[in-house]
Formats: sequence, C-alpha cells, structure tokens
Amino acid sequence: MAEYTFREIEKKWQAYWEKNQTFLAKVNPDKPKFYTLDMFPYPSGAGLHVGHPLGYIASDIVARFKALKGFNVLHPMGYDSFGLPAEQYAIQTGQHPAITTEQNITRYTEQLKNIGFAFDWSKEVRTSNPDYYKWTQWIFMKLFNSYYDQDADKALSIESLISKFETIGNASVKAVCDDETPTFSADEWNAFSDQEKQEMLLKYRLTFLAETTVNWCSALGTVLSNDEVKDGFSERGGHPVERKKMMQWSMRITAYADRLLKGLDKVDWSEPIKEMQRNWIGKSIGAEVIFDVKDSEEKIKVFTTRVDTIYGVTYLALAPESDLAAALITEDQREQAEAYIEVAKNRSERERMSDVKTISGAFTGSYAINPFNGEEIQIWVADYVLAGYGTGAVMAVPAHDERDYNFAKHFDLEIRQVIEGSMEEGSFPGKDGYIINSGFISNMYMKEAMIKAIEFLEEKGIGKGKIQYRMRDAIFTRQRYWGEPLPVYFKEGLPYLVDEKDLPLVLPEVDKYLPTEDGEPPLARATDWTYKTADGEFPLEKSTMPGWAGSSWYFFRYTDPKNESEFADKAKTDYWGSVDLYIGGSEHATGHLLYSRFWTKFLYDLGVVSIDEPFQKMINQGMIQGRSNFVYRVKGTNQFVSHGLKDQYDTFAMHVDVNIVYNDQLNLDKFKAWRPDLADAEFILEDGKYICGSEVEKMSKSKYNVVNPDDIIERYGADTLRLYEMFLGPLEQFKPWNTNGIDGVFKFLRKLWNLYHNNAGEFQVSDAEPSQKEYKALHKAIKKLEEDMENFSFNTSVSSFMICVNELTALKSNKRKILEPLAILISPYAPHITEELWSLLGNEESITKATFPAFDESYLVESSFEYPVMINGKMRVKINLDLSLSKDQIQEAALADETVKKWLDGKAPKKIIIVPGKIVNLVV
Ligand code: ANZ
Repeated sequence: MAEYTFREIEKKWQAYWEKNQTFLAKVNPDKPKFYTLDMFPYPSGAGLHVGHPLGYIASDIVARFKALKGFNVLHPMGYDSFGLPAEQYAIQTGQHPAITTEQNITRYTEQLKNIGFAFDWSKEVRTSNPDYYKWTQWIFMKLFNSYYDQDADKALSIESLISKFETIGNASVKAVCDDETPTFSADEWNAFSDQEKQEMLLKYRLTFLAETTVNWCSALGTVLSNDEVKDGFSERGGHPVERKKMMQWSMRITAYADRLLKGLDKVDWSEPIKEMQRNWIGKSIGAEVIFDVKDSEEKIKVFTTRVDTIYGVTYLALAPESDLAAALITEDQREQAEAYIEVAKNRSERERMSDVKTISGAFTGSYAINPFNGEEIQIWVADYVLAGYGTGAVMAVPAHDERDYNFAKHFDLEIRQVIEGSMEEGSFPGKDGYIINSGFISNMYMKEAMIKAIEFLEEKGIGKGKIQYRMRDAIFTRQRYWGEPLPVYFKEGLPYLVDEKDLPLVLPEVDKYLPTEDGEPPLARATDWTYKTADGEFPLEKSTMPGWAGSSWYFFRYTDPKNESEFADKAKTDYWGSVDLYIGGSEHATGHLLYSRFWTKFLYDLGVVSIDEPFQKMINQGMIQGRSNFVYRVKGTNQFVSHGLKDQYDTFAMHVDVNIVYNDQLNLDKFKAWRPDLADAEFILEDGKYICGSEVEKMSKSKYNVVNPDDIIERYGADTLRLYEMFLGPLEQFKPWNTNGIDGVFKFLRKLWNLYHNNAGEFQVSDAEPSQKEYKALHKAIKKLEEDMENFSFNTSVSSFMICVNELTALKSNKRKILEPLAILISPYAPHITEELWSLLGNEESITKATFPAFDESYLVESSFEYPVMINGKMRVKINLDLSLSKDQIQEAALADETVKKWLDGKAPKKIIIVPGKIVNLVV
C-alpha cells in the first residue's frame, strides 16, 4: 500500500533534480525570458529559521509557474558573504572568517536544498570569493576613472575631463565636484605638478578620498553608514556611535541623485518604498544667499528654499558645530554662548532633530546684513540647524517657518510677515503660490518671485540658485578585515590604482583580525601589504569595502558567474535584462536599493550593460514573527505554575523553548532536560497539563522562539512547509509563525495524494471522460491560480487548491483528464508530491517540463439554474432546472413541483410567463 511517505518522496526528487540539472537556466530563443531574484542572504552562523525562506518560496513558485507557462527562467541563489558577524566571531575565536563563512554556506545550502527550491545552483555567486570580488574591485576602478558630466548627464572618463582642463580649464566645465573646488585656467592646469593635478582630479572622481564626518563606532573599530546607526547606537551590538572627521573613500552617489529620483517613475514598486527613496534623496530647490557680517570680513552663506521671504528675515542661525559660530562670538556673549555650544555638541544631530520640544540656542553678539535691504539682524547659534545640511546656516523667517517661529517666540525675536493681501479675490493659489508684495517683487506668484529673486542674487553676486539633496555621498570604507580590499596604493600621500592585470587584489593573511594598537585597520598587520611598481614599492590601502559593495551588482554576475575576462558577458546581461521580480525585505528599502541602482546607472553609462534600472518589479515580504511561549516561575522557588492558575501565585514569566511546547502544552520531561537548573523543577498543573502563555515577538534566539525549517520538514515534509508559509497570509504582511494550523495543510496534501489512490491505497486513475462538475472544479482552480499569480497573492491560491481537492474528493474523481492538470497546477507550490504523482501517472519527464493547463471558460458556465417561481407576485419556491430545457419543459417541471401544486390548490393558472434562465411567473 502506497502511503504518502513524504520524506522518501522529497529526498528522491531532490536527488533527481540535482542529478538531471533540472533547473539550469536555459535560453531557448523562441521563448520569452523571466528573471526572478531573491535578496541573497548573509550566511550567518545560526542557519535559516522559518522566516528566511518566506520570500524564497514565493519567488520559487513564480519561477516554477513561469517555466510551466513557457518562459526561460533565471532563478539563482548566492551569498552575500562578507560581513561583520563572521569577523566578530573571528576576533573572538581566532578562526579565519573564510572558514566559518564556508561552513555557514554549506549549512545554508543544505537547508535551502531541503526545501526543494528550483534554483539554478550552477549560477551561485559568493561576494567573498576572489573570482567575484575581482569584479567588485574592477567596478571601483572604473568609478575612480570617471567623473559626472552634467552636460552629457552621465559619467564620462576622467581622461576626457583632463583634456578639457588642458584646453579650457575648469570654469566652464559642468561637472559634479567637491563644493569648494577652485577655478583654474588651462594655463594654470598645465602648470600644475602631477601631484597638484591628482589632488584636483580627486575632487571630480566618482569615488574619491576626502575628509568626511563619519559615524565612528569605537567598540566595533569601524565607520558605520547612516542606515546602520539607530538613535546614536550601532544597529549591530548597540554600541555608542560618535561623529568624527576622518579620511575616507566616498562614492559620489549625489551625482546620480536626479536620475535616481526619475528612475523611480519607471519601476513597479510599492509606493511606500518609492517614497522612502524619495525622502532619502530629499531634493530641495532653492538658493544660496550670502550675508555680510557687520564689522567683519566673514560672510555667511545660507541655503533657503524660500528666498522670496527674504524681507521677513529677522535673524540668522548657525549650527552649533560651525567653526564660524565660534569665531563670531563677541566678548560679552562668550560665557553664555560657549556654554550652550558645549552642551549642544554632545547631542547627536539625530537627537537634536527628534527632540522638537527643547528649544535652545544662544546669541553670538554679532550682526549680519540683509543683502536685499541692508538691515542689521542678529546672528544666533541654534539646535535645530544641522551642520551637515545645506550650508549649516539658515536665514530665519519666523512668520513663515515653524521652527524659526518657535525659536523666535522662545527668545522673543521679531516675527515679520512678508505677504500682504493684495491678491484679487479668488486668485489665492494655495500654500505654494501666494502673492508677494515686497518692494521689487510685487504681485507675483511665489515661483516667479523665487526666479526673480534668484536672478537678482546672481546679478548682484550675492548668491545663486541651488539644488540641495539630503542624500550625502556614500562612504565606501571600513576599517575592517572581512571585506574587499580596495585596489589602491599610495604614492606621496596620493592614491593610485593598481594595474587591472593585478586583480583580484586578494585579502592578505593577518595574525589577528583586530585593529592594530595604534588604531590602524587589521590589514596593517599583514607583513607584505604593499604594491610593487617600476618606481618602487608602495603601501596599499588598509581599509576594506563596505558591506554594500558586493551586493550592488550581483544580479549581473548571476547571468554569467564564471566569466574570467569580464564582469559579465554583455550578450548575457542584455538577454536577462532587468530583474522581472525582486523579492526581499523592506529593511533594504534605502541602502541596498539606492546603491545598486546607482551602480547599475553607472555601468549603463560605461556602456557595459543596457539597462539603467535593475529591478523592474519588487515585492517586500513581511517578517514572520516568532510566537514565544512562557512558563511562570513562582518567585524564589523552582515551581512552575500553569498559565490558567498563575494569578493565584506571585510569579514571573520566563521564555521557554517553543520546540518543547506543542499547541501551548509544555512537554514536562523535555523541559526538565532543557537546562540543568530545571532538572528538579516542579509543576502546578491544570487538568493534568502545563499550559504555557504566548506572545508574538521578533523571532530571535534570545526569546527561544526560533523555529528551524529542518524540524518542520522532518515532521511534515518540505511541501507542507512551503504551502504553510504561503497559507499564513498575504506575502507583504507581518505575521506570527503559529504551527497550530500546519496539520490542516498536511492533511490537504494527504487528501491530494488519496485522489490518485483507491481505498486499498493503490495508485489508480481512470481514463473515463470526466463530468462537467469535475471539469468545473478544476478550471475554477486554474483560473484562480492565474489571477493570483498576476497579483502575487499566494495565500489565496492555497485556499483554492483546498477547495478544488475537496470538491474532487466529494465527486470521487479519479479521472486522468482531471488529475494530470491538477498535479501541474499545484506543482509550483508543492513540487515533490506532484513530481511523484506525475511519474505515477506514467510521465517520464519531470513535471517542471510540463505545460501549464489551458483555462477553458466554458467549463465555468453554469449548466443549471435555480428558478424562482412567483405565484401572484410572491416568490414561493426555487426549483433547480437544467439550462438546456425549453419553455414547455420548464413549465411542465414547474407545474409538477409539489410546493407549486400546493399553492395552486388544484386551480389552473390564468397566465404563465417564463423567461428561460431567469424566472417562472404564475398568475392564478
Ligand atoms: C528661509 C525659509 C522661509 C525657509 C520659509 C523655509 C520656509 P528643505 O525643504 O528640507 O530643503 N534650512 C536650511 N539649511 C538648514 C540646516 N542646515 N538645518 C536646518 N534647517 C535648514 O528645507 C530647506 C529650508 O530649511 C531652508 O529654507 C531653511 O529655511 C532651512 F518660509 O529659509 B528656509
């Protein structure tokens, strides 16, 4: 008798797929392509928990579905394998991170294969592999050798910039560069020393070395990116983070800000994610205005988005970190102002920004002069002004800006309106467009007023129009070991690239993975970390690349992972194009997505790829939360009281391992064996059971609520796990893992299995023609699946499979013409059981090579109808009749009905109106 022996069946098919290379991404020129991608994992030491595969299962279903629908599918998997945890572990244990990484990858791969994913493993990439990071280094070199040309609106080679400098200098060159880049003529350029030229070019290169304020985490010994810092602490480990000036490599991502914004209109992502990207980029159109300082040579430049309000400026405010602020403090204000600055500096910008209640600041004692009307206004230092945004100085217009208003109120400064009500009735154009009446700008909409004001500024040489982005250039170095070395050496303090033929520049061996005693990065421990050229031997860069380097282009490498001469063959990246479906967590909404879009646009400018947006459609799966269980210890004892009785005692709740709890009932023996201190635990039971409390929390080791997919697979099988993860709810939703419903899913698969087997458990299907009802049950499910795949609604497909199998079971259907397409239909979700059934049906090839069953609408057309029978205008009964009946036959059937006869009471109806397919109307 053939039971549904899931473990055997699953292992058999996993071995079959591996042996037959079933999921190799093949290119059949007659078929369209579909590229489905998962955000690749960092292989952590803890292995996968049930939350991780959620997105992978969804993309696997889509990949399998698309293959059945006749697409060439690329569905790869790999590892983002450089990173902090392996390094922290190496520091603690002395184990080389490459070894732990390798072990973790082996474990991950086993776990993934156990779930039956249709990954093309021949395409696997690992970012920490020298064959891979050779090309990450190569991209870095290309960025170093490029600048952003604003006329061409793209990256161009640094050589072309040099030839411009040689012929026309830089004054008329429109290129993105550092803020304070000096102007020079062609003659001056040509007279520069090599050293001076290199220094100047660094101000233009798309990756450059400059002194930057960074988030320095001394506990981790490294710089962190903004998205790795939460409220002044490192996201990993929760160590304090301070702002510090350091020489750092940066990526000039701001050059791409506008294209990164515009590109969002072309992609199919959720609005909230697009909005997060827009906010991160934070484009503001405004102007820089220069204010003179009274009795001083100093000038203050402010950035404003409302230059039209300049007549309402009543004071200037500077960031407390500003050097200028310190210089402007007069003797009589010194004590107060310096005391304030001291306090403010110890608060991070984030802290100062998020705290809107505390209004603090100090008057410097100096005055600025409004360039528009010559008025003298006070210069203040204020908490709400950020050093890192715009110019770090604001012209305050309390009547029109809330923060200025609050500040002015607090310190009793003047509040002056600039808008006068001289507009015509009904013409008030709303918030952005009131009419200005301020001397030279009269009766004009704000936008025009702005343009006028900016023209005025530029004419008078007191300012200029300026587009400001909130986004900063991205810091590109870490003082860490486990990352890509930068292919850079230093000669006379200036950076030069190593020769391309020397790539990959392989990570050197070191004796310890810690920074050196004098604070140098771990690579300083390597004995031979130098670069030999014809001119001599030079020190190599000791920092490594950040975590986001390798993940910013991996989707290209998947198309051609073994290429040794190029980062990927253009014909291949062209063929697979943009990722058609990208699934991953929304925690990467800013960092990873911005960086990979930036690199894609850069590679596009280079002409080495043909797409400039990497991810066409993206879905962000919700997190699977843990469902924690609790036991209640009676304080000061080793007694544990069951949930229902706990209020009768003085207890405290303790997390208990969810793996020794079944449907909230604690396994007492396993509990005693769980930890030595619990061996002599005593229990106060209810109804002979110990019932645990429960709560939904983040899935984490410390909460003992981590569920390992391997355990679920051992008990129920991978197909059950896959279906169950989908069944939990809409993919995007956050939802708790609750094993209580898993039996239902498992039973469904058994029922499916039984459809193909007789009562004796033997495989048996019939070649007889199915009934209309059987066809209808099948085609309803086909239709639903097609719709669900369009909308990426996975949970609803599982329900429709259940309905279909229930209906077919009720109909005792065992027809081949139903069961063959049914297996194909369910195969993307439950690939193992359906492979087995498919082969039992006599098919020699894998079910993955089948064709998706065609939906036939005609099966859904109803064959019968519930006719309402009206007698003298009242509905008295409904009778079910075949829709093919003629009017006469309907009449005959209606009159023969017992209820109708009762109402007619032996009388013949005077009038009979019959509308086929609608109604029967009798008048007596
Ligand atoms: C005068 C003014 C009048 C302003 C008004 C606003 C409204 P966004 O849109 O975010 O770019 N600002 C400029 N630099 C700042 C800094 N470093 N820290 C804090 N605030 C700063 O905001 C730009 C506006 O924020 C600028 O325009 C400036 O105030 C302020 F009715 O200038 B505004």
